[in-house]
Amino acid sequence: MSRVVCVTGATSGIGRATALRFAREGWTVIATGRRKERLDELAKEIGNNFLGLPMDVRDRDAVAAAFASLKAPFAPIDVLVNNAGLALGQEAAQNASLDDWDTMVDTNLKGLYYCTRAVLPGMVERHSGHIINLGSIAGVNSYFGANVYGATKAFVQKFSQNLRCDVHGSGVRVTNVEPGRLESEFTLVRFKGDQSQSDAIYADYESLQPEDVADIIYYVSTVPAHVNINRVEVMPTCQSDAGTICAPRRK
Ligand code: NDP
Ligand code: 8X3
Repeated sequence: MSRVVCVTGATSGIGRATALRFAREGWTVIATGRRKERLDELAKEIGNNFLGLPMDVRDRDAVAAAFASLKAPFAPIDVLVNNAGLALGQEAAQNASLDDWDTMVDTNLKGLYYCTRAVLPGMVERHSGHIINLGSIAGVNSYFGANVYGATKAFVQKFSQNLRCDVHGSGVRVTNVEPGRLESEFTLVRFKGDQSQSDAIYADYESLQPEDVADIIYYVSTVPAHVNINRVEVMPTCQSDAGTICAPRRK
């Protein structure tokens, strides 16, 4: 029987690439996100063994109801990829918007634990399953304007480590994947639709692509069951820490 992966935030970027990667390998895919039309497009692209499950991860009851509604062949979930997330703004803390901070906490932190809590009891009971979280180098390194975004990703890293302790002995695996600069809609969202500001971030430098991280997510989920990859930190070659993007430039 085909194994089941659920990818949150699969309407764009890393999540979309991850859904496509697992589908290509013959997995049954559940894809979530708020933009239903993007899930419908993915359904056309993937075809069979696909379920689009629209949800806003900030809505605790909606998340619980969506996961509770799943039936075979879309349940039980073998791998949950907690990818939905965002940065909003890059102001110094003294100027930042409290609404932006609340949205990041509600999405990156609470949304991630709502989804985790919905699938974890079943995984522990079955002695099998894998939670793969999307952290960031921003959860480890510091840079100007990362304030709450970086702190939410530090939460994701600590939560991942603590989950390992809680599920100790159950056979359930937990991994935190921590990418550096990656080209997606991430900066367009961060800069609230300002395309030129977003383009400037990616100009001249060869960033990671969503498919690079999708490959890593697929790899960590397919190592033998006795192997748990705890953390993966990955940056583009031209980046050496969060604040340092350097040569080589694109030709
Ligand atoms: P994108 O903006 O391309 O994708 C973000 C995804 O998250 C979208 O599918 C979006 O779907 C979903 N999402 C956002 N808010 C919600 C919500 N409230 N409810 C449900 N889904 C939501 O960004 P990336 O692919 O780059 O980012 C994916 C993850 O990787 C994030 O957690 C990000 O923090 C992390 N990351 C990104 C890096 C980068 O440089 N790009 C580097 C390191 C980590 P929709 O809008 O349809 O709801
Ligand atoms: C996204 C990477 O460096 O823009 O998490 O914060 S960074």
